[in-house]
Amino acid sequence: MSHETLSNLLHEARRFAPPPELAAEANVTGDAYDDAADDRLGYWARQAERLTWAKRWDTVLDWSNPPFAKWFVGGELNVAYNCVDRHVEAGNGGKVAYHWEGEPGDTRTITYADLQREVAKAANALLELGVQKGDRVAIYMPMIPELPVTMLACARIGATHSVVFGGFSADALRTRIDDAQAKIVVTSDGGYRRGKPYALKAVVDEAVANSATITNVLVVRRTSQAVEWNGTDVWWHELVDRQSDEHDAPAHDAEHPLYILYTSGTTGKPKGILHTTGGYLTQVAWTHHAVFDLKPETDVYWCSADIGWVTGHSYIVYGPLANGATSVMYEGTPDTPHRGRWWELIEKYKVTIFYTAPTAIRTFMKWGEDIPAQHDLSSLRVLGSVGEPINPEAYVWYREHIGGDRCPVVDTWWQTETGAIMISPLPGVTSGKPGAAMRPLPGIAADVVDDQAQSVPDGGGGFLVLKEPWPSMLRTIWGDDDRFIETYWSRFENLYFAGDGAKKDDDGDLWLLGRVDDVMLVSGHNISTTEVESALVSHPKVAEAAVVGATDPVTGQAIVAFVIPRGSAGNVDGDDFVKELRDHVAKVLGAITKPRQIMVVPELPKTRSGKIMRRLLRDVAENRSLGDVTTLTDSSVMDLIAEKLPAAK
Ligand code: 6R9
Repeated sequence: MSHETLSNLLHEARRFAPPPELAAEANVTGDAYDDAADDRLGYWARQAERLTWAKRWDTVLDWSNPPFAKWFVGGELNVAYNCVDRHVEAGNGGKVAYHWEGEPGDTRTITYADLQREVAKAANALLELGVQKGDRVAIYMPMIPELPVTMLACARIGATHSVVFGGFSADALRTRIDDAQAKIVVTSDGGYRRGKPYALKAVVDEAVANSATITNVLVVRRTSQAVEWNGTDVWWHELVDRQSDEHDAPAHDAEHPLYILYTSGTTGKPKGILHTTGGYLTQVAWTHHAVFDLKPETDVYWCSADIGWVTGHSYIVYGPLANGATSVMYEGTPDTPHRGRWWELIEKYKVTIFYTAPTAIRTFMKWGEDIPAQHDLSSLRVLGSVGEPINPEAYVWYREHIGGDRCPVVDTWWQTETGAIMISPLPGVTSGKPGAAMRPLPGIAADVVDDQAQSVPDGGGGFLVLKEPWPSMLRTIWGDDDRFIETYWSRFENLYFAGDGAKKDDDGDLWLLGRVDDVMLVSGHNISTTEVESALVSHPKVAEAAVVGATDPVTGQAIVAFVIPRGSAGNVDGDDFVKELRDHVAKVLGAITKPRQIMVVPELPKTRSGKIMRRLLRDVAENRSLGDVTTLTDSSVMDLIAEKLPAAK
């Protein structure tokens, strides 16, 4: 963004008050904001007390060497003990930790007592392979129970895990293994996706050939497909199954490295985001309790993310388990064997809290509301969204067609770097506005500033920043402190720069407006991709939209939109439809935002976590050859879009 701050164009008047029964019983009430404002560190110390510490901390926060934070200094704890053993010791060993469902329909029910035994065995197996405290373990697995078991086994012995999403290439895996200097890789022969087995072991073979650091590859048998076998390969069922199911969890320092998770970013090599032990677990556990109002005795919680994404780390594994929750974990895709699979799972397990991404919601909108309508979703009571700004129409659709018009929707803003939710409504407190992430959580200092780092007034837009350290913040980029400072702490002095545009509405509530790199500069006005996309999605015939700024001789940049019609939209091929949409945007947001060009496409390019890759669409809009497509879910999407191009001009 340059010279001018971001325009604030969208006006949304709808409000949804919290259901009175939920508000009356809510885990966290409005007082939390005042408590945290009075004494922020005291507030976090109280949340840390929700965990079991082997040794209490001496100092809540050491910020004497910014931006390198230390939380709960001097404290010691074991993450796996907190996520598993303490629930068993409290008499909840028989409680289900995961209702796991494989894509082919096979199921496993894993209690906390089962999890304790499995994690102990896996920890003993890692030790037998020579993994020591501080070593890095790469994990490249499908969504099967051995994945959280391996993460917890690492946490238990103090090895730092680096989960690499199972869809990434051998090259991507190799780069991450090399950067972290991982000692072993835990993988499986393969997994199931869209009704077919896919291979993982073969990718690992390619990635570790000639590796200077990998000593063993530990392999879970999931699909029984044929695999090549090397001298350093070890079957999980041969090594882990014969281990003792007891292991004493040692205490680790609060700042001991728990995991590295790589984020790709738009340029340069992936950044290894480092999270540590005490502060991370404190904030993921508390936010899971507060934002989802989790009642561990009665709720059944389901986060549909992949564990290879930070959302899965914090809200399938560490947060829910630290809270003793019962979760659903699903291996496959939403449309296998049919487009109602997710709703079938909600009905089957009587899911009460559901957490998913806008990209999934818009896909369901495209498929039509008659699909969820065939299932009993009445068990649901709270709905969450994460990953991108949720368009107001998608929010309202989600609330109505999934939430039966009774469930609050919590739009949760955070990042791999923040480790846990930072900005979100509280379901028993906040009157939600469709499309708004609303307020920083108690204990979090977020703001929107202009170019000069000045807080913008209500009604203004600019850059989202974090003004104070938070417990689950990244500690550095693995092996690259300079890049950590340069990326996050150099844009503004003493402020964490999130890289997102945001606005404050007239009530001071926060709206996220997309990545700053994507903001469009049209005739001197900074215009948010999110607002134009939301305007397009508010048209009844549009399911999904992506907009980019393309170089334009007259206006500097011009808005180019890519639109996926809803299933029910009828004939959308003609120029009339495009004109109708252009006029619609101009009517909702003003003439300056009228797209120069709109292309009707069948799909949009997305990352594995469902974020639209606008960079590639910009390449298309400016007639360039495509940049790096390696993190794309499905690279054939770009061919589908290219086919549409001549017609769209
Ligand atoms: C958790 C996660 C982080 C980026 C972030 C922002 C976008 C995530 C959002 C959201 C608007 C939300 N983002 N949640 N934008 N509203 N509720 O997604 O982590 O994969 O690191 O991505 O995602 O742009 O900066 P990560």
